[in-house]
Amino acid sequence: MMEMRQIGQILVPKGEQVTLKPGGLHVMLFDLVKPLEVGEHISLTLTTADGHTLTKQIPVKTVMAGMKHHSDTD
Ligand SMILES: [Cu+2]
Repeated sequence: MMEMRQIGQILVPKGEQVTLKPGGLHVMLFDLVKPLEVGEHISLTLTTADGHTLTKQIPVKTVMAGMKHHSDTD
């Protein structure tokens, strides 16, 4: 079983890039106002520390079952 640890921010070294993907660094959505449906797209906005925003249309896909999430308070 894969374990995940919640972090508050993703650091991107200057001049480098970071890839978000299942099994690696990723964004988790909590307290959704409605269920996500596979096949639809949602709008996701990421905000950088210097105030820039990046909005992407993200396809909803199925994910691996059995992932366990750990926060720092567990
Ligand atoms: Cu996660």
